[in-house]
Amino acid sequence: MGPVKTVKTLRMVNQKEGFDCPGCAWPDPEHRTAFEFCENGAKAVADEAMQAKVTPEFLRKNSVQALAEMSDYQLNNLGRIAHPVYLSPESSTYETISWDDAFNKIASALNACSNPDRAVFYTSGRTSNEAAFLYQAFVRAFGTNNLPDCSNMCHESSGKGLGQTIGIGKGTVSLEDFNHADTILVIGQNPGTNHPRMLTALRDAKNNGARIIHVNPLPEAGLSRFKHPQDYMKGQLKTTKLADLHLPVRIGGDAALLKGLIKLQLEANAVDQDFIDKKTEGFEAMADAARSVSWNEILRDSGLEREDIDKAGEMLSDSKATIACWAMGLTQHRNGVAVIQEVVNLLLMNGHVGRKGAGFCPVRGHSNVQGDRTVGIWEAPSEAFLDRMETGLGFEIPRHHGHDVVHAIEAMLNNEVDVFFCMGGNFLSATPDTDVTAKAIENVGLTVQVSTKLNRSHLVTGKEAIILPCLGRTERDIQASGEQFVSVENSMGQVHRSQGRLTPPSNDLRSEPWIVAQMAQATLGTEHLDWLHLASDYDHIRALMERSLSGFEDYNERVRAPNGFALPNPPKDSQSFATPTGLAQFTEHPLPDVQVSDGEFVLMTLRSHDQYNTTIYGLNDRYRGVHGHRRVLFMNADDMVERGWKSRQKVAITSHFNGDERHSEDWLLVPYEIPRGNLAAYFPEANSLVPLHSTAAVSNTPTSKWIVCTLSDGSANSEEE
Ligand SMILES: Nc1nc2c(c(=O)[nH]1)N[C@H]1C(S)=C(S)[C@@H](COP(=O)(O)OP(=O)(O)OC[C@H]3O[C@@H](n4cnc5c(=O)[nH]c(N)nc54)[C@H](O)[C@@H]3O)O[C@H]1N2
Ligand SMILES: Nc1nc2c(c(=O)[nH]1)N[C@H]1C(S)=C(S)[C@@H](COP(=O)(O)OP(=O)(O)OC[C@H]3O[C@@H](n4cnc5c(=O)[nH]c(N)nc54)[C@H](O)[C@@H]3O)O[C@H]1N2
Ligand SMILES: [Mo]
Repeated sequence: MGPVKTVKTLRMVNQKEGFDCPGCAWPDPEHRTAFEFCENGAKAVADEAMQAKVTPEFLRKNSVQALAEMSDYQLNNLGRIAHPVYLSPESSTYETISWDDAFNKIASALNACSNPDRAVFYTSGRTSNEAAFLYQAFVRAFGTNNLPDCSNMCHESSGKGLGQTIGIGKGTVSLEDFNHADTILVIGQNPGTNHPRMLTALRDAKNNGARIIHVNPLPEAGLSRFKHPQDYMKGQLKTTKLADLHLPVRIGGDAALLKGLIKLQLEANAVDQDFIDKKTEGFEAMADAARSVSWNEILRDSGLEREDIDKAGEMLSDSKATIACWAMGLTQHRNGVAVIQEVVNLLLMNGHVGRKGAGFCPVRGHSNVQGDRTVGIWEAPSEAFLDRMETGLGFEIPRHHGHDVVHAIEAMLNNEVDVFFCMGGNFLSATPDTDVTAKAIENVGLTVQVSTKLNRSHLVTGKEAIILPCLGRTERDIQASGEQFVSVENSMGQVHRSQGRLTPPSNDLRSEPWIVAQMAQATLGTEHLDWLHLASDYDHIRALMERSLSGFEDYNERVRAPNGFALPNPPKDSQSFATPTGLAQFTEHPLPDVQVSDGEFVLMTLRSHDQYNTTIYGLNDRYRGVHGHRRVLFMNADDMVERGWKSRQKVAITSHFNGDERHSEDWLLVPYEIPRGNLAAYFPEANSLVPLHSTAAVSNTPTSKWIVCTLSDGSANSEEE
């Protein structure tokens, strides 16, 4: 961006008059400093602020085939997409297309579908509330609930786990609660890389006397050593150890650990009987289920020492206010929903919800993934939600549920999809089973991507493909009525405005709401809504949201408050639980089977410090000591020695699921502090190993952290070839 623009831009991140950081969904403190962003937020902003270099001329000169040979890192570095382009069935290059022609092509493909359910509309979690709301209104007016989104691969297990037990599929803490917590459990999450601003909240909590328990197969750096950027400025250079206790659980061993912690709380009589009697049901059955699990099973499955579990148990039993934070380390497992419900059991038994300094904190990924769901990006909406939406929109909407991500891929494989429209994201690389998904996408008639940067989903397409380039979060958005702002919801249910101030890198970019409105107008005309009028002034969209969503009363007014407003959250606000009985639910779950055969390993796929999901900023993972490579496989040194393998040796990975095998070569071994029998590799490189049908019960989330595999010596293989 250049130094002056960089400083100007970064000073607008997460400020009241500025734009919401596109990095993650962690909330902003009420009293903000001039620099309210982190290293990785700065990377996300700088990445978006690149010049537009992917011009129609560039695309004419570089065939899709030639682009496909580039790495994800190279593709991203090509810069912003400058103009709408079209790939015809006969052509090997994208050609310029006008916005009007693009919308006409999309409208005729949609109107040619023999049934609206033959169109699928994906969303990635950066989309603003206004764009997402208008988009789902169009999709439902068109006649389907086929609204899969990245959440299906992300926190769906949290939504389901919490919804069934506490009556709301969201967290129940605010940032302020961190200042009043006694104990904070950080389980299955790597905040140092993925939510760096959360470390500030943890540091402050610690300064206020909180103790932190970190449950993770890896000793993630942010929690074991932490230097706050602002402490650098104050000259306080010592590193803080944020976590008081690290429990190096085996992959998938959390369910066993949580049973142990529940047993210890029962033994210590650390239960809030009054809360249990008045506000919950199912406690005795849950307690019996925990008692019936033996310590042998707990130690075997968790891979932990009894002494360490006892220490954690004591910290929890003594705690007057406990917060549990988690992310993908819990959700992307076969028992993702159940294990989150064990976290609920653990906190609920001592009344740690709706109390100052206590509650549930699923830490969301994409900056507006939570808001998108709130405003209707939901393939399986509840009847109550649909009733309200129908009244607000004023037309009949379909009631039968649509496809989530995995079902959408299955439908494409079965030739049941004619049009696949993606509002952002990188569907091909983010989804499991890359080779299978590629085949599925190639079955589709027309694929459309609304995007900022080139990615692999532009190179593996339907028979025809269109790319519609859009404005980013950081950019000025001017519509007929003047300059617009949008709104987003952070991980803690606070809704606030976001306004880009940068000049867009090309005159041919359009806002997401404008794109939706034009597509809707071209497809449906004005029979349902006056789409173009709505997009001419986003206040019109927000007025429609006021009528169609609960909790959005006076939206236009309240969203303009400097810090926005908090959506209603009954468990947090008043310890009320909107379950069928009005009581919070304790649940019973058998221990999952986490044994694998001799010679088999369990692989988890995770993020490096230099990527944002499928966008690769660089080839280093500084905190884990990796430089210049991404095809690395982290392995326990003893497991390597046992096989006579050395550091940086090449191996091939084969994953096994229901008798099928998937194979991937050329992985560099890196000895690492990881439990024996466990492996780790980066997403998205390892996605070809994740079986499409290996998903979590209830949430259908791909099990990206539980891939059973075997390894073979890669060099031997290449000699055979
Ligand atoms: N810079 C940056 N920020 C991001 C993102 C990014 O790619 N880059 N992505 C955003 C998105 S969409 C999301 S969802 C979040 C993701 O944030 P995280 O969930 O923190 O991301 P992952 O890298 O998937 O890390 C999962 C963590 O869980 C641990 N883990 C894996 N399996 C298990 C297990 O069985 N038990 C336990 N206890 N731990 C386990 C891993 O060791 C790792 O530390 O980050 C968001 N923020
Ligand atoms: N194996 C494995 N797979 C995983 C995961 C894992 O941990 N392991 N994590 C899963 C998770 S948690 C998630 S959330 C998904 C992520 O899935 P997605 O959300 O689909 O993927 P992203 O990589 O975040 O999408 C990046 C693309 O979004 C586009 N983009 C960026 N900004 C904007 C914008 O403002 N507007 C529009 N329209 N487009 C924009 C750019 O073109 C960019 O290439 O991946 C999932 N897949
Ligand atoms: Mo995510």
